[in-house]
Amino acid sequence: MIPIDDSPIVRDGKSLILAMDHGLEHGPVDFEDVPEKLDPSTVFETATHDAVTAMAVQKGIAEGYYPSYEDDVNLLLKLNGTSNLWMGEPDSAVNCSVDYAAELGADALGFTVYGGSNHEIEMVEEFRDAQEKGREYDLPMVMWSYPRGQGLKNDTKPSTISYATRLALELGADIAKVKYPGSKDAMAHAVQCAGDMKVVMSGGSKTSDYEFLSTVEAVIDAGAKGLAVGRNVWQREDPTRLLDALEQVIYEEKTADAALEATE
Ligand code: FBP
Repeated sequence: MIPIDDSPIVRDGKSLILAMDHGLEHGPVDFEDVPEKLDPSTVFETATHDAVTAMAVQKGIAEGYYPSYEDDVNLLLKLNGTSNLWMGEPDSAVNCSVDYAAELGADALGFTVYGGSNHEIEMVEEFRDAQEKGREYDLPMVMWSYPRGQGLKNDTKPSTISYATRLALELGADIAKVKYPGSKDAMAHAVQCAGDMKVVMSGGSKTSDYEFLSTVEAVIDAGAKGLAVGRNVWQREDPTRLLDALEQVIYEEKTADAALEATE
């Protein structure tokens, strides 16, 4: 890991990335309870909140919507992604080049690597090309480090998540985005395996305000540097209120209880 200026997507050493690539990764099903969020502008509006350090989207959403938000939102361009229609061994198509991401105004890059997949070798080679090209533009690289594939029965067990952060460090990511391994101790070990590289937690499917904030509290206590979250924010009726609370837990290191009380 070479020192890179990650300040465009970091505030006080922490990060809260709002992810909205679900239309590709999961399909319209994720928007069933919040059909208004099918309009990407609504989520870009949410991303103008001070707590949000970047918005992660695919190329088509960046092309169509980012020009209206470039003064208020930092762009994290996700370079690869695959639909839920794909039934093969985990893999992710490279949908955007680093040159084009830079042209679109990206402040950072995102790339999924499925360690353990039968396609790991090709994915890592594609990551290499993107990471090295990103260095030429000084664009920090966030790795969605999601070990999965036919050899992996449980993709959130502690040893797997520790391997995910280590893999990201060794391959040259600046931030690793990993699933929650189930406990603060397990997250602390995953953070330790990452050396000086930042680790952020991936949000997961929507839970209650308290459950989600308590997990974020544990993750911050464990030494992780924030979140890259989608559904737990924009699937809520009032995403701004949750972002107000997340701002307190992530940047001010308040407890979930205190943050909820302060934002009632
Ligand atoms: P969530 O917070 O909604 O889980 O989003 C994080 C994310 O990594 C998205 O960027 C992506 O669309 C999705 O999760 C992929 O999750 P999975 O591959 O586990 O279905």
